[in-house]
Amino acid sequence: MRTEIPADSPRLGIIRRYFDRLPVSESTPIVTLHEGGTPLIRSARLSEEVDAEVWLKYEGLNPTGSFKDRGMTVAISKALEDGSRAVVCASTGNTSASAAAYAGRAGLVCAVLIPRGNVALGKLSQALAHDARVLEIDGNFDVALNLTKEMATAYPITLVNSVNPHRIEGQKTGAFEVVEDLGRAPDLHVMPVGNAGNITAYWRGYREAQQAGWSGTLPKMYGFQAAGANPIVRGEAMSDPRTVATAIRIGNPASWSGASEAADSSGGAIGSVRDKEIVEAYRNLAAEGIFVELASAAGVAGLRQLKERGLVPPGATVTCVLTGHGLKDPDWAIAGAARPKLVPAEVRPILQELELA
Ligand code: AN7
Repeated sequence: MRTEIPADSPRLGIIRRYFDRLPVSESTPIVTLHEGGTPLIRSARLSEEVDAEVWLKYEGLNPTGSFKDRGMTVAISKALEDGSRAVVCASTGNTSASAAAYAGRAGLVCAVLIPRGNVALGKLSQALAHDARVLEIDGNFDVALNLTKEMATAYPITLVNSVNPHRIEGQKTGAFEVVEDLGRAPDLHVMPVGNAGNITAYWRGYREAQQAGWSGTLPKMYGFQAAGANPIVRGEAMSDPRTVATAIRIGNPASWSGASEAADSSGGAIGSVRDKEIVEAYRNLAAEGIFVELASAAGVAGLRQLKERGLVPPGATVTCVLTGHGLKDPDWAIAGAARPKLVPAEVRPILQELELA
């Protein structure tokens, strides 16, 4: 029987796998749920539609169902190493689900501030199941984030939002994996943008991959906000952001400058997509067997917009990050579908109903 996972296995978790490229040492207690190693899936449908090679980085297959786990394994490991006993985060849902799970594993108290009424059911159920101290704030995500910053400044509590630099460090490993799977960086990299930590992280990851000689090229970075929550596109913070994609309902992104830097220095851009386009992309992905949450579909909706604007060169290699799993938001999946019809427990009426007989 094998007793050790091979050192290069994607199943090791991102800290062991990329130990030399992360802010950890032999004395860091590694808190992991074996995150990372998510599949890069070719979309035949999107490839044909935009006349390119489109690859989907399915981050919904991380342990808590979103990309946040890559950053959280590093942030929680470092919090433990630094002697912290409690962590806090503001969240539109996924950060809190991930923080609750990893803090639970580390034996740390996890406090979570969520915007009132705007967190998807699956995400809330995770934070509660992992026994986080969940508080609903009478305000949006941006208000909640400011409160957590104040708490972490004044009290011995570690902030694990992406303003914590360890989060960005962990999340950059998504780019490493894309480069490993493709054998080089893609030509275009497309993803949703909320608080803008992840686009900052991917850009850092691609640049480090280039410096390491894993890829001779860098991708153009394209980030997409929802049209009702697009402060970076407008060039000013919004006090009342609105979108059906609650994960990216953010009016004043903490990593704003990181997103601008990624877009500007790569020759890409930050754009926005309408809710209607997000929902359409969500349905198309589901039809292809890939269940994501609404926010994750913003990147795919953005890719369509890039195609319309003539920004996708024929045959280009494109990656889209699908940031979270569709099961995070079961209410939304059900709301858009017909209810199952009640039929007698007999084969004939079932076949008739299915129009197969
Ligand atoms: C599925 O959980 O901000 O631009 O508090 O859950 O790095 O913020 C989530 C963000 C995209 C945007 N897709 O990423 C939170 C939170 C999904 C997300 C984003 C989020 P960033």
